[in-house]
Parts: sequence; C-alpha cells; structure tokens
Amino acid sequence: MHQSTSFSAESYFATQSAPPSLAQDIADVQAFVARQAAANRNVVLVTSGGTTVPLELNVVRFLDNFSAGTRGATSAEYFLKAGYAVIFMHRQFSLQPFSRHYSHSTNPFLDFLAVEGEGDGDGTVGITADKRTDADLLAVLTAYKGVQMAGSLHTLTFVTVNDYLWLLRAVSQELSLLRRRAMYYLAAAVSDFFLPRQKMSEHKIQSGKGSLHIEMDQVPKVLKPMVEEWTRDGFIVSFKLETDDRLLIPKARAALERYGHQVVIGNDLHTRKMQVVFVERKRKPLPPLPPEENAGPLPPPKSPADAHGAGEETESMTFVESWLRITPPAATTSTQVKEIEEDIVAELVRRHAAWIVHDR
Ligand code: PAZ
Repeated sequence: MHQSTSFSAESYFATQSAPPSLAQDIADVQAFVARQAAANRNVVLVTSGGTTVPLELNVVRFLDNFSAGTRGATSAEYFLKAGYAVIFMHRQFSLQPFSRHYSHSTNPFLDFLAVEGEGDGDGTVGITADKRTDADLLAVLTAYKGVQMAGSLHTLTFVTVNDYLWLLRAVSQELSLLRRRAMYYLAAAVSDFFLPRQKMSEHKIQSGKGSLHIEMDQVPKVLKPMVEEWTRDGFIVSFKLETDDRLLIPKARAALERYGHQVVIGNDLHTRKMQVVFVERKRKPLPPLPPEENAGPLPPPKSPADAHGAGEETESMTFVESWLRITPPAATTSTQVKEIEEDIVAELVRRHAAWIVHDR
C-alpha cells in the first residue's frame, strides 16, 4: 500500500460529506447541553471504540481500528459517579457504560437469570436474577437507573472515521458553550489513513485482477483546530496508544507541543489495563483552593499515585510525566476487581477542578 497526500481539517470538511444523521444528532446534543448547563453540571465528551475506513461506497470491505471500547465505557461510568454529565460518543456495537458488565462474551446475560416458580403446580413461571449475582447486578442496575432519572448520559454512535470527524467537530462546538466546565476525553482509536470518497470504488472491489493496491490519504490532525477553534477553554485529554513503549513519552510530548492541549495519557497495548502515563506541560505549583470554591459539587479525590504508592514522577525541561499503576488482580484480596479507569478519572476530575478555579 502507498500513502498519499494529507488533508487539512478545512479541506477535509469541504470535500467529504456529512453523515445523514448529523443534523438530528446535533439538535439532540444542543438540548442535552442546555439541560446540563441549567443543572450546573460539568460535562465530559467521552469518545470510545475504533473507527472504520470503508474501501467501497457500497461498503463490503473496510479497515478497522483496534478498540473494544472498554476504556471509554468504563471511564464514562466513573465520570457519572463523580457527578459529571456524559456525552458518550462510541463506535456502534462497542461496549457501553453499565451494559458492559454483562457483555455477551464476558458475562452472558442469560447466565444471570433463573426461572422461578417452575414446578409449583400453579402454572405461573417468573424470572429472577440468580441469587449468587444479585448484589453485583443490583449495584449496576441502581447506578444505571439513577443516571436515567438524572438524564445525565447521552449516547451518540459512529462507525466510519468520517462519521467520527463530523460528529467530533459538531459536538465540540456545542459543548464549547460551557467553556471551562467542559472536558473532552478522547479515548477512541481513530484511523490515521482513509480513502476520500472521490477515490472510492462505487461497487464491491472485484478480485479478478490479482493483488489489490490502495493509496490512502492521511486523516487530518483535528486536535489543532479542536484546541484553537472548536472548543473555548475546554479541558482536553487525548490518548496515545503504542506497541513499542519507548515511543510513548516522546510521542505524547510531541502531541502536547504540536496541539497545545492539557493532558496526553500514554498507554501500551499490552499493559494498558494496569498502567498509563499522564504527560503534561510543566506548571508552577498551584495555590490552595479558596474554601468557598472548594466546596462545589466535585469531590476532591486523592491523587491515585498517592493512593497506590506506585506513582513515580520524572521531570524534563518542560514536561511532567506521572505513572499511574494498579495492582494486578491476582495480588488483590478484594472480590471486586480494581479498574484503572477509576483512578484515571479521579485524577482528571481533580485536575479539571483546578483548571476551572485557577484558570489554568
Ligand atoms: O477500548 P479499549 O479499552 O480496548 O482500548 C483503549 C485504547 C487503547 C484504544 C485507548 O486507551 C487509546 O489509547 N486510545 C487512543 C488510541 C490512539 O492512539 O489513537
């Protein structure tokens, strides 16, 4: 495969068509953001799952990006727990908050149900949750119903990288209404290369001509316009996935230098559930929060690095890296498996609160 030209964000949106559902999606987001603003809630946009790149207009074949949506769906739950409203923008059929606990592959839903009353002789048969799983299911169900009642979760779906880019721009622009109270948590795995629709075959590519050569264009780097144009003072967190962990920190630093956002969270494919590294620009120490501003709806969680005694800070000239690690499940005594997203979100909520109050 060869790689071709790169699009600017501007030329991308001028030449690639918007998804048909965009106008309705945006109207719904607008209404959601207005409700959250009235309820005085901070709002986080969580992107989750991988984007596809179709090879044909009548799509039969496509390239996909790795991501089950675990990071995004799990993080969304912890943001909701911390009092945030969440716009959950995810790849269709990838994991979602709450239902992720009972996905068909890890915890088949039917295995948690039991038939009740069979053999009673009165002809009535009901369904109950299996007693052994009652407590876990009840906790998830209670949290889910609470979020439904509060109206604090809004979901949006994408499939292709084109859907993703159009949605990201539009949602960011709507959310910028909240200025510093908006957070952008970009955990989706987004394709770096794509086929512009002008170069796509209309129908299924035929196999009769031997090997297939495809020249792909570079997907525009949208973090720059996101920081400079689409959002106003929002707190932007991007993720960097690598398989060679020696690249994590240099690439995270390069992204911060290039785009000027707040935090890059680096993770290695194989260790991502156990450790991540927060990379940010070095700042002067913050003064303590004034008491009245400290008493807002955001809880002040402990730094995860402190909580686990596993944090380690290294400073360079202009960047700070903080590792966040959790203990592998085999070594924990608790029946509840610890999820690293709990600590990632606690750390970000703390940093976002400082960003809102201290204007930095
Ligand atoms: O969804 P998941 O839990 O399987 O994987 C999460 C992740 C590795 C895709 C995410 O943490 C991430 O790094 N997203 C950004 C990927 C990128 O560098 O484009």
